[in-house]
Amino acid sequence: MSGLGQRRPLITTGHKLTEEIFVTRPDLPELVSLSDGLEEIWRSRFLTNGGQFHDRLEKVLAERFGVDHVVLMSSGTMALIAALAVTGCKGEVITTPLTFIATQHAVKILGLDPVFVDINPMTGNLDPDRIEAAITPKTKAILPVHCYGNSCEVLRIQSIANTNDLAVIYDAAQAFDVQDTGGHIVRHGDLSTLSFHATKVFHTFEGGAVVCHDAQTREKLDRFRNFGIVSEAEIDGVGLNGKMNEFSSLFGLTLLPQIDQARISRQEIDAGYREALRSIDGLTCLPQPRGQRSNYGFFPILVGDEYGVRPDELQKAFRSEGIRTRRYFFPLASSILPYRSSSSADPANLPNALDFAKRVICLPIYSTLRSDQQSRVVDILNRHQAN
Ligand code: T4K
Repeated sequence: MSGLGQRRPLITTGHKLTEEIFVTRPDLPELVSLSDGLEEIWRSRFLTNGGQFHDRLEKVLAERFGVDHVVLMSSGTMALIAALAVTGCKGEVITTPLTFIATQHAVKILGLDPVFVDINPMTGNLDPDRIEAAITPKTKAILPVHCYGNSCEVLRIQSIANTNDLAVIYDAAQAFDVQDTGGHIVRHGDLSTLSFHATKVFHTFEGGAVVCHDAQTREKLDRFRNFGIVSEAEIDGVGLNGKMNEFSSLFGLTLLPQIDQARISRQEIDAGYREALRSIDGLTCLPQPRGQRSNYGFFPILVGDEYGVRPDELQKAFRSEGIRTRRYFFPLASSILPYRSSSSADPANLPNALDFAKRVICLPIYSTLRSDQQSRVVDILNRHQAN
């Protein structure tokens, strides 16, 4: 396979375990680059409930995305819960079955009902053509997911929402830094939520954020993430502990400057896989969305019948050679116990998502994946193809 030879230097950790290849690995700044900030935290003894690094990270991210407000949270799941809670909606929320289960859990834990709508098999995202048929008088919001960081059809979704007076909350957990022709995609919808979990392209160990566009919503989010507290003597509603602490905020600020370079490394890996897959029958990857600047956080492939080996067998083959792929997102959320009894979870309603989930495997992609490691992955794909 060409193009993979000398791309990145070998990392000499001298530790055998590093030869195990994971589906992702977190980027880390130099340890020493955290020390001034850590000293500052120690000096101030302000560890959480806001603080200088927390406020700075919110500001830097809002500038980066070109949005009015970024409200940091303790996780992407908490960001989803807070976003849904502050819209105040009660009833049904239209969403996709092809996502990490946190999307549905956030809906359910607030007493809302997730209604599953099938995906477009070319993108893995909610199919706008099928949304209107799922709208009932109880529908209050649409919760699409930019799956694998690929942008949803935002204009069509917004138009459906406007016609039917629905809120749109994007689960953009996987879409940090993804841009369309107008800017960062987190600007779309009423709210967008992000995850800064260690497995994400930008992370704060654990963390997340909600993007919103007006001061009133921001105030509601500020209160929600701090128990509903308005002031020492006033609590005006239900809230949780959803705050990001000062260490995570400092970490995020320190990591941020290296994120663009890391994206370029992942882009090269993405290109290498695309080139290699061209000569393997039965394996396909998702087309690159037109006009999108991707973050290359995932590399899903679909294993077709012509490949001759089932995705679970292929995953086992990878595992036996120390490569830990993941089948994001199998099983579908709609087939999981708390959700499978809903009528929208009927497999007949979700043929595209079922087929996609049955075939998908995500290959390793992260900025420190060496070219020889990527070649090992491709070699296994070639070797296991049935003749
Ligand atoms: N919405 C969507 C669409 C999401 O994708 C997610 C999270 C959320 C909402 C919720 O956001 P958070 O509340 O999590 O912020 C992972 C992550 O835990 C999860 O954050 C992520 N999506 C999901 C797609 O993947 P697992 O169970 O696959 O993670 P795990 O621990 O198996 O890690 C995968 C690989 O990464 C490991 O094989 C090794 C490597 N790894 C992992 C960690 C945690 C490291 O090298 N270092 C690490 O610290 O769920």
